[in-house]
Amino acid sequence: MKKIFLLILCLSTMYLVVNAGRVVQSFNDGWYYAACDDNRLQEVQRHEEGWQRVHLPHTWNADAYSTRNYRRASSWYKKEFRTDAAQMRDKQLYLKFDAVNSLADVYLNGELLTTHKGGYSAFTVDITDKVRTDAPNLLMVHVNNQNDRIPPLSGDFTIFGGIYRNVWLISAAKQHISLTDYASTGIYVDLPSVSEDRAEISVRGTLVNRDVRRAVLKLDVEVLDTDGKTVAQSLRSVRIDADGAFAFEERLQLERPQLWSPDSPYLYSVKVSLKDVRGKVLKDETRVSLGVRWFSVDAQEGFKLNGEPLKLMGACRHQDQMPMGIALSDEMHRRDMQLLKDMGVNFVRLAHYPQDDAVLRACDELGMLVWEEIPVVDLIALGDEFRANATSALREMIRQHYNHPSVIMWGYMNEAVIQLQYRVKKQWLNGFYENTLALARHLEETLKREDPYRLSTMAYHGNQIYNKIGLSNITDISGWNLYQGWYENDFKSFDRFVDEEHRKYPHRPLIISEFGAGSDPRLQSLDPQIFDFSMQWQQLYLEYYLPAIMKRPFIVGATEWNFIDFSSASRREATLHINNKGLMYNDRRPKDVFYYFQAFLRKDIPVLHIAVDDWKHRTVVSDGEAVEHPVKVYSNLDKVELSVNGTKLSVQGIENCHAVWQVPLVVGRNTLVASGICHGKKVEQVSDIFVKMQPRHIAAVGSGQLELAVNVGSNCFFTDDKSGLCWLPDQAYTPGSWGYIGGEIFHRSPGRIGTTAEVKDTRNVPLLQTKRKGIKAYRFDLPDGDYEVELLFADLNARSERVTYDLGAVATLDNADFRGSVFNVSVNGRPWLSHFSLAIEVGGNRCISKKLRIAVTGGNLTVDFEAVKGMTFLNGIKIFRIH
Ligand code: GCB
Repeated sequence: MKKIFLLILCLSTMYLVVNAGRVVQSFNDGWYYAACDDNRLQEVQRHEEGWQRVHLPHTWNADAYSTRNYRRASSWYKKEFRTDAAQMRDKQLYLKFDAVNSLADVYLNGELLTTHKGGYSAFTVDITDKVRTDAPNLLMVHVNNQNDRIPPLSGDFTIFGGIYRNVWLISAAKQHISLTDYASTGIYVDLPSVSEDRAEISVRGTLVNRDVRRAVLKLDVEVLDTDGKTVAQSLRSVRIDADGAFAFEERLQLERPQLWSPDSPYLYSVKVSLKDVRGKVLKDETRVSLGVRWFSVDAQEGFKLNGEPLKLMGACRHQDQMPMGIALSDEMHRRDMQLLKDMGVNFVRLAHYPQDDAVLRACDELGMLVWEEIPVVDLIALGDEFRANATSALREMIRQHYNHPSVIMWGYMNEAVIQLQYRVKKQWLNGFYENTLALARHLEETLKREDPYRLSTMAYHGNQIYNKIGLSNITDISGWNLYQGWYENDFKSFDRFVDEEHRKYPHRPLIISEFGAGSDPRLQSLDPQIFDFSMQWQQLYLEYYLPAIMKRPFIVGATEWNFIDFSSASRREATLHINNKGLMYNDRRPKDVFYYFQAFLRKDIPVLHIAVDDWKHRTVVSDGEAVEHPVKVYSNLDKVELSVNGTKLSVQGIENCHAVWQVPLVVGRNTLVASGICHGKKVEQVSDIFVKMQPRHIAAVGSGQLELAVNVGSNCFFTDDKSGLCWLPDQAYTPGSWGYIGGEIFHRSPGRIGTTAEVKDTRNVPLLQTKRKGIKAYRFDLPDGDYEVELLFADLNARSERVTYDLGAVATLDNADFRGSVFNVSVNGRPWLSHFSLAIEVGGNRCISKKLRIAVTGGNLTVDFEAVKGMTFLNGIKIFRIH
C-alpha cells in the first residue's frame, strides 16, 4: 500500500514538473547546394540556377574516388526555415553543426553570424536575436575545403568538403546549461579519486541565464545506474545574474562502483537538471555517460586499466565509405565500431582527426579504449593563425568528447615534420623545427590544462629526427608509425628499431601507432614480395608484426593501419586513389587477414577461417595434373584438420594463429572443410575455391580454346575483376612452354617490385604498373593457327612530384631511359611496330594496347623487341587463338 502511494506521489510530482526544457531537432532536410566558387554572399544570393537539393550529411567530393584533382574550393549551402513568435517566446535558439569541412561562414538573413575554422569538430551558433518570426529565414553556409592555415595542410587522406555531419536546431529555455562552450555538452565529469571501493565524482559546468532578470534556480546533479536508479545526488540553489553565467562544481561519491572496462563496459549516467526555484518547471536537462575506471602507463610495464595490465591492441580508423565519402550516417559509424569490437580490439586510434560523437558513444558502450587526435599532420605552418586553429581544434576535441570514458589519450600531431625535407630549403629547416617544437609545447600545455586526467601522445614516422630535435620528449606516450617490410627494409628491421628505441629511451612508453601493408584482391601471389600489393604479402607482414609487438612488454600497444581501405585521392598505387592497407575493404567486407586479427585477439569465441575469400577464383598452370596451392587457415584453436573435396589432408597444430596446407586443386569447384575442437565442441568451416586450368605446355593443346595472358614483369596473378580473365605471373621461357627472353624486372625503387605510378585509360592499373625492361623477346610454343596477340605498354615514368606517404621511395630510377625509349617490335620475323615510342603515342602515365592478328605456322609465336633508343619494355602480353 505504502509503495503504491509512493508511486502515485512520484508520478504526480513528475507530472507536475512542467517541461520547458530543451528541444533538439535534426536540421538536415531541405538544403540546397551549389558548387559555386564565389565567396561573395550577395552575388551568390542572386543566383537562381545551379542549386541542387541535398539532404545532410553531404559532401561534394565523390570525385575523390576517381581523380587526384578532386574539387577543393568553395561551395554554398542554403536552407529556408520558419519560426513563429510563440515558438520563440522565452526561448533561445541555436544551430549546432556537428562538422563542416574545412571552413564555414554561417549567414542568417544576409548577416554573417560566425566563421568556423576546422573540419572535424562541432560548433554552435546562437541565432536567437537574428531569427525572424514574421517571414521565412534564409540560412546560407559558405564552405571551403582548401585552406593553408587550417590543419591538415597535407596528409594521406581526402579532405572531403561539405556539411558532412548532422546539423541540429536546439531550442532552450532562457536559463540552460551552456551550449556554446566550444559546442561541448557544457558539463565535465571527472574522477579525481577512484578505486574499487569508492569513486569521487566531480561534475563541473556552466549555467547561463539569457533573461533580463536575475534567475534563482535549483540545480540537481544525479548519478544513475543502468536501471535508472539514482545512486548519488547533489541538489542546490543557484543564482545567475541577468544575462550572466554561473560556473559550478559538484562533488559526489559512489561506494563500490561498477567499473568500466573492455570486458564489462558498465556506464552510469550523470543527469544535470535545472529547475525553477520551486522545482516545478524543468528549464534544462542533459545527460552524459560516466564510466568509472582509472588507468596508468609505464615505460616498462605498459598500460594498466583499473590496476590490471592491458596490452592495447587495435586498429586506426579512417571514416569514409564509397560513394558517400565521409558523409556517413550514425548507423554506419556505429557499424564500424561494432566490426572492430567483433574483430577483438580493445583499442582504437581515431586517426587523423576527431570523429563523430556516435563513434565515441559506441566505444563507450562496446568497451574500446580510444586515442583521439586533431589533424595536425605532416607539416606545420609558421605563424599565429595556424597555431590558433590547431589550438582551437584541440580544445574543441577535448571539450566535446570529454565525457567519453573510452578516451584515454589525446593526440595532437602525426608525423609533424615529414614534409619539411621536401618543402623547405635546408637553411630554413631549423626555424621550422623550432616552430614545430614551440607548437607542440603549447599544445601539450593546452591539453594538460584542458584535461589533466588523460594522457598526451603524438605519432612519428620511423625517423630519428623526432629524437634529434626533441619532439619525442614532449608527450606522455611516444607513437611510432613503422612500415619496415612494406615501404622499406625487411620485417626484422622492425625489431631492431623498437628494441633500439627502448634501449635508448627506457623511460618512454611506446606505442606502435601504425603498421600495415597494402593489398589489392586483384593481385595474388604464390611468391609474395615486398610492396607487391598482393594479399599474401599483407598477410605475411601482419603475421610478423602482431607476435613481435605482443612479445615485447615495453610496447604499450599497437594500432594497425588501417581498419578499412580508405580514400586518399592522391594515391597512385594498385588501387588508385585508395590507401589499401585495410583489414576490411572500403565497403566493409572483411579481408581474410581480418580473421587473423580476430584469431589473435579473441579468446572468448572459437575462430576458424579458411583464408580463401580474397582469392576464390583461381587460374592454375597445369597440364592436367592437380596443382598444389598453399591454403591457410586462421584460427585460435590448438589444432585444425583440413580436407578438400572429401579427402582429409592432415591435422595441424596452429601456431601464431594459422597453419598452411598444400592443397591439391582440381578444375572446377574445390570444397574445403576445416574443423577443430573448442571446449569439447566441434567447430567447422566450409569454403569453396573455383579453379580454371591454364596449360603449361600449350603446344600440346588440341583444338580447344586457347587464351593465355601474362602479367609481364610481375610475380602476381592479376585478375580483371570485370571480365574474370586472369593474367598469370611472368616466367622465363622454356622450350615447349612460354615466357620472356632477356631483360629484367623493372624496380621503381631498389628492391621494390610494385610501382606507385598512376596509369590512366585503364581499370587494370596494377597489371600495367609492373613491367619487364630490356626485354628481347616473348615466346610461346603453340599449335599452328590464327591468333590475336596483344601487347600492353604503360608509361610509368612521367615525372611527378614525390608523394610523402611513400615513406620508402627513393628517387625514381630509369625515368629518362623509358621516356625517350624508341623500339621496334616484330612478330615471327614480321615487322609490326616500327620506331614505337609510347611517350609520343600516348604521353605521360597513359597506357596502350596493340593487337595483331597473325597466322602461326612454325609452332611458335615469338614477339621480338629491338631497342632503337633507350630501352625496350613490356607490361603485359596476351595471345588468343581465333581459329
Ligand atoms: C603514415 C601516415 C598515414 C598514412 C600511412 C600510409 O605514416 O601517418 O596517414 O596513410 O602512413 O599508409 O603510408
